[in-house]
Amino acid sequence: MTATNLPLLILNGPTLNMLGTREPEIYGRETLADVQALCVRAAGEHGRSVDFRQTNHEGVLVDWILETRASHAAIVINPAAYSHTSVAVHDALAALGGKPIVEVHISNIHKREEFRHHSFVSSVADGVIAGCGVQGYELAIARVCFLLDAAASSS
Ligand code: CA2
Repeated sequence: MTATNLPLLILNGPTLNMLGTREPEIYGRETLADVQALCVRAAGEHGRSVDFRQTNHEGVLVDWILETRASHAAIVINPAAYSHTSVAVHDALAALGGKPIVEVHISNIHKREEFRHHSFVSSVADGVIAGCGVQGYELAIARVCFLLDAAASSS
């Protein structure tokens, strides 16, 4: 596989598997399966495929991030609660060196409790999307595809 046809890794952190079951006023009514379908469609429109994953475990998230070094073109990540707590996720993303990374939050974390205002991931992401609902995943995919195309045309 060449770098251009490697899949995008779409990572989802803890409790996002519960999406659509509670708190629709914050997270909407879509389930994680709906988000996966949206990502497959959005990436397809850019000629890309996705590897869509969710875990409730910090170490698994770290392992998956480090795995992308050779196997994935870019990362879209909703680290969920680990955004606000995890130096390990920050360090794993920082180790990728140059791969496009966009952080997504379904809700606007800046309008919510103060402990959600800081994300350890934002300083190692190329872009951050918050408060756009699950459409944020589509926007993030468009952005990483743009960055990949720009890098390919300048090399
Ligand atoms: O807005 C986001 O996408 C968040 O990353 C979601 C996280 C939260 O900890 C972040 O501060 C912001 C939590 C996701 C939990 O999602 C659920 C949805 C429905 C029911 C239970 C959990």
